[in-house]
Amino acid sequence: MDRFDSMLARTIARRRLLVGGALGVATASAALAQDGLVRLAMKGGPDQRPLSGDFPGKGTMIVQRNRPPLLETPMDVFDKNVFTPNDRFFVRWHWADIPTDVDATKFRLSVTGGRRPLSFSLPDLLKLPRISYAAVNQCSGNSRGFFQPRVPGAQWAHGAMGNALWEGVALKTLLEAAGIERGASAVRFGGLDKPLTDVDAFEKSLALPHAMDGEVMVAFAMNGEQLPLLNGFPLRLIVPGWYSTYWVKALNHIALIDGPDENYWMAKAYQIPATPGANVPPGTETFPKTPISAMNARSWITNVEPGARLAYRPRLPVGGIAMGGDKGVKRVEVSADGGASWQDATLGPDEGRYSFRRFASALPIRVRGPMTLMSRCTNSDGAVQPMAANWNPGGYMRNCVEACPVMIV
Ligand SMILES: Nc1nc2c(c(=O)[nH]1)N[C@H]1C(S)=C(S)[C@@H](COP(=O)(O)O)O[C@H]1N2
Ligand SMILES: [Mo]
Repeated sequence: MDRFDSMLARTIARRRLLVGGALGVATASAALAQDGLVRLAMKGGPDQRPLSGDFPGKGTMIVQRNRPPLLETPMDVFDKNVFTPNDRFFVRWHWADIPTDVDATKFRLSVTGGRRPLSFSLPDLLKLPRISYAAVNQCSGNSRGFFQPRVPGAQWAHGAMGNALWEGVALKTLLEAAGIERGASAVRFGGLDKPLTDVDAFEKSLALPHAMDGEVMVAFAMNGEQLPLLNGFPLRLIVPGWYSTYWVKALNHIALIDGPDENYWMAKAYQIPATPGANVPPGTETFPKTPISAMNARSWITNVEPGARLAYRPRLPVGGIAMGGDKGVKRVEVSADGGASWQDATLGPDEGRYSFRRFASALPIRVRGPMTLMSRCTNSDGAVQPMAANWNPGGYMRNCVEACPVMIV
């Protein structure tokens, strides 16, 4: 048995995923087991948030909300490995009626709008040719809590992201099997979750050429395991290089469509200013808009916490993770003086253009006192993280150089 077949066996054996705990109906937020608090350095924002290990398939996570769950990955997790473990991977759902019980033997993925309507069981999908690559899943509003002036929406710090090795079937394979009619222009995706009221279900779409690029994937595995229930068991869409609003979870219907998608989630939500860096002067409300799409270059120092007091040493080791957005990471520089001077960091192994990449360096420290550490990524397209933060009312696409103030004692 190869490892996929054994995964299939396990997936099917685990026929029903019954969950209680923090997702159970009887569980109010008061009943959530709290495993401490995390401090947040958001100006004008929450000072701290509860940590909990009470969610199915999840270790200790930062709890933003519990119905539906909005769980953030603590920063120290990113310091340990270039891949984010499944049980520490962030969680975000829009509508409250999320799948808490999926029968893997009855589950079907439908593909409609082509020449023939298709319906795939999980064993059907596991027989098809597979693809695999590493890719960062990042919420469009990751780091929104740091926007100044502040904007509404989930007040994420930097942990609404994660990197995993995804495995599944190329979307192209499924669309070709369905037979693409002339006139089809886009592909729409939806999952098992539902709104509680009469509003549009969470559905997203991609232009047909993008959907057919051979990279967009219907994934059944994440880091060599089946997907955690909260990350979309049994299937999710992977759109490498693009923000995770397109990475539809618990994916159970795919439709070829022949016109623009007027669904709320495509036509109204997740719109960014059509300006460089999605940047408009703070307070601007009217501007030309476009749906959010590709990610941009970012980096974070992960071995030092902002606000840390560090014992003096002549060379301070700094390390962290970088991402190129929809391109690879070409270069990471680090600074100990708030960006006045920079030195090149050493890059870790290249896990592919859509993956996180680790970096490490040692910064010379001359005097004790306050100091601002920074890292700056350049992607393979030559795009460099800007020093100044962008602003837009949705709190999207932050990618400025992040400051990590420390005190050397
Ligand atoms: N079915 C479904 N898929 C979804 C969503 C959702 O609400 N429903 N939210 C999207 C958004 S906005 C994000 S940030 C990611 C979060 O993925 P994760 O929970 O696996 O980290 O799921 C995306 N896919
Ligand atoms: Mo998101």
